[in-house]
Amino acid sequence: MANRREVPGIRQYDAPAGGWGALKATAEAVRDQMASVKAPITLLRTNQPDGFDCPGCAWPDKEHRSTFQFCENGAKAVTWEATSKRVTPDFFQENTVSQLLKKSDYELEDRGRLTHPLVYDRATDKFKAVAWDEAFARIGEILRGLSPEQVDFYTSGRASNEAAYLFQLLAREYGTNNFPDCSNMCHEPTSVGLPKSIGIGKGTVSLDDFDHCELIISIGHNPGTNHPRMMGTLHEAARRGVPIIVFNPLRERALERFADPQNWLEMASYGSTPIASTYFQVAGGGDAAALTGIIKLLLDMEDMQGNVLDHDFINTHTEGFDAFAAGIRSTSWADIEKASGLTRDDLDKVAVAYAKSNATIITYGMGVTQHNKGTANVRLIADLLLLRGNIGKSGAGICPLRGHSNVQGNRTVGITEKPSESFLQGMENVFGFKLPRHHGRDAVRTMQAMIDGSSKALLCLGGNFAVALPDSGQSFPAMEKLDLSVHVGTKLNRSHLLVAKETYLFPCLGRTELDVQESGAQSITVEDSMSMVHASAGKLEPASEYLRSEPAIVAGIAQAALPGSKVPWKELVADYDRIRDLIARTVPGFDDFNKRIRSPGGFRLPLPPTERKWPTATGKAIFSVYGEVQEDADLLGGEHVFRLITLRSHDQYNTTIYALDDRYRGVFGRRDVLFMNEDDLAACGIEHGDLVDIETSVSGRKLRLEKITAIAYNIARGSVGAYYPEANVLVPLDYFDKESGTPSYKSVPVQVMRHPVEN
Ligand SMILES: Nc1nc2c(c(=O)[nH]1)N[C@H]1C(S)=C(S)[C@@H](COP(=O)(O)OP(=O)(O)OC[C@H]3O[C@@H](n4cnc5c(=O)[nH]c(N)nc54)[C@H](O)[C@@H]3O)O[C@H]1N2
Ligand SMILES: Nc1nc2c(c(=O)[nH]1)N[C@H]1C(S)=C(S)[C@@H](COP(=O)(O)OP(=O)(O)OC[C@H]3O[C@@H](n4cnc5c(=O)[nH]c(N)nc54)[C@H](O)[C@@H]3O)O[C@H]1N2
Ligand SMILES: [Mo]
Repeated sequence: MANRREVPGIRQYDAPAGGWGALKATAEAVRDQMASVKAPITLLRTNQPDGFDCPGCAWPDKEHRSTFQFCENGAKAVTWEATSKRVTPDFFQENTVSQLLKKSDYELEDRGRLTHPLVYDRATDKFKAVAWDEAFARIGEILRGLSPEQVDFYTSGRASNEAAYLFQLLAREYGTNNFPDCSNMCHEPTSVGLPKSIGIGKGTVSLDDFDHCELIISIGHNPGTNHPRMMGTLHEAARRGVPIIVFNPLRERALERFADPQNWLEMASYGSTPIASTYFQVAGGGDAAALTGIIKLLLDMEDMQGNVLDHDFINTHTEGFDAFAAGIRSTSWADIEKASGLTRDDLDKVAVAYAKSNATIITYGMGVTQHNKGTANVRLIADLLLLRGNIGKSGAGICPLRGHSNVQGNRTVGITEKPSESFLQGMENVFGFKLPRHHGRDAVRTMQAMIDGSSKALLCLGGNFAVALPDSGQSFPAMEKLDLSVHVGTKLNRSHLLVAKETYLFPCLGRTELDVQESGAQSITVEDSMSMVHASAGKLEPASEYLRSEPAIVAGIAQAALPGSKVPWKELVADYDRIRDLIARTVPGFDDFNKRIRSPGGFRLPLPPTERKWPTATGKAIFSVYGEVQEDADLLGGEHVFRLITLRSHDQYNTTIYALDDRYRGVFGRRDVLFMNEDDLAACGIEHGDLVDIETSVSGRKLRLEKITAIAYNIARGSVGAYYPEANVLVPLDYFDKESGTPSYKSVPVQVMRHPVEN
């Protein structure tokens, strides 16, 4: 380390996460994006009972009242939307689409908010302003000329329950269940895996459980960056003496040391609290093996000393234990250690701590789901909890950290390509028309259909579809083969610029903005990671007088595409209470919806597992059988094969890049780096700061990323890390979890070689 060469933009970051650094970064975000007078008022209205929901993440607040001013990344999310910068039709007059496509998403979004509805004009290669009704009429005409199976309806998880509900209604009345959504790239393994295990695809813990737990196991998530308000919860638990065991290939600063900006003593004394009591640098994609190892040790402990498993719970509430246990016992330690990158001794420490705890919470994120075994990973976490009855009791449970602030709500109100029969029946009873039964396409399948030409039109309620998906080399050109693309968004991104034969760009109100319809100011609703549904009311003056709300845009398209529609679109948009009444009549758990969201904090949707009721096919919780540790060891433990993990930086929200720094990881002003373990660098004859080329080794296509700077980092041996979305060129489109369809964004087998020296 001492004589390591200097690499531009790479420095050691020694401070704790949070603390004064976070306050400084908050002030900078405000200064760069907003007029400073407006900013404090805006920020103080975030997550207040009468204010708007933070668009940053889906972590809940106690009584929905956060001391938001100290959440650095929440402040970035809000200021990024409430920016004073604008992208007007003049901007498009000055720039052709081909020129704009050469810019990064960072440069594009930093230009500010879209102000006018736009249509692409092929003759000039420019976007130009269009009247809303003219645009809707043309889109309606094109949709009426296509058959429903040729059209896909994408949702990104920022959309409100009201907008998402209307969007699924439009698509289903039109005749399709083609609902690719961001969840397909994110927590789909949770939505698919947990129903098989416990009967519902959602987490079971509430914030109160964190006050009563005795152990937290955190697997594959980076809350200091992605769920900063969770740090307050972890911080409290750590100070209460609760052990926090972390599994993460990278040493993430916030999980090691965190100074809570709300704790004045810590701030004044420049102190911080250690978060993780034990930190295991599991190999990328090695969690199934690690969990198998822990469970194997627990089974051994039970054989030797008894009193480890909760037999009453297992007998009364579960099934499948014997097959599960047999599968675990037959897995070899050699394979477990090779695939997980951890030793039996490491895993023994976890098993002992787990056996001692009377109430354990397991939290997890993308490090668990974004693998070709994502669903199996999720189910193994549930298995581990079931062994000691850690579901449906105080202080215990499973806690998936959702992504977008309303991705969970979107699913609840019907954004799914595989709707249940009961949901469709309920809708038919209320609306009086037939709904399509055949399952539709998810995100990857939509992209495959666009590539092979069977999908002809894509309507996106938010997001950056092509940039978020794997294999940009294929996904980008596929967008340009479509007959029609329609994007509802707040800011310009590259998916908008990959224009189809006809492309429309619709600017919408954001979460922070006042939404006035015929009946007056409207509020929308969202559901957080813990199934709490609450209202959110924007307060700011809209970025432009031409903006429309998402429900209004969806209704506009619907009226034009479905002339004989049985849905009273106009009336619904006039008063969102009417949309909520329809949700209450068609989606279980929303009785008295309008009344209940008017109480501060909202209400919790039913979660039967919290009462030890299991809505699975058999009425019991079900253990899984995972027999693939050997396969993992062979594939990912192979010589000269690295597991590529694609990562978010601290200054990024998915494909939205706020700035080019990643402070906690010591990267400043750049994103073109590959994090590598020092010993792996040495073994490959690569030096810290050398240029390398990366090539995927599991694809029929040649997927390559060249001239990336390799840097020494504290990451598990055999795993390498690069930033998303730049590294998406390396992720194969067809390398996904078979059960959930989620791409393997966090364990792509790759080779890394030194870039040839140019003469
Ligand atoms: N500020 C900010 N907030 C966000 C987002 C954002 O981009 N920026 N995105 C939102 C969205 S949509 C989502 S889904 C969430 C994402 O939040 P997270 O789930 O935290 O997602 P990531 O940052 O992609 O990766 C999480 C961690 O997984 C670790 N990891 C990678 N591979 C493995 C593995 O194989 N095993 C284990 N155990 N760990 C692994 C990585 O080192 C990283 O620390 O955050 C949401 N909130
Ligand atoms: N390699 C790799 N790829 C990944 C991931 C990864 O970890 N690695 N993570 C995956 C995950 S977890 C996710 S969730 C997806 C994210 O995929 P998406 O949800 O599709 O992408 P975002 O970057 O969140 O979308 C940003 C755009 O949303 C629009 N937007 C912002 N606010 C609003 C709003 O209020 N309304 C509307 N209509 N539009 C708005 C803006 O125009 C902005 O440009 O990416 C996935 N892709
Ligand atoms: Mo996500």
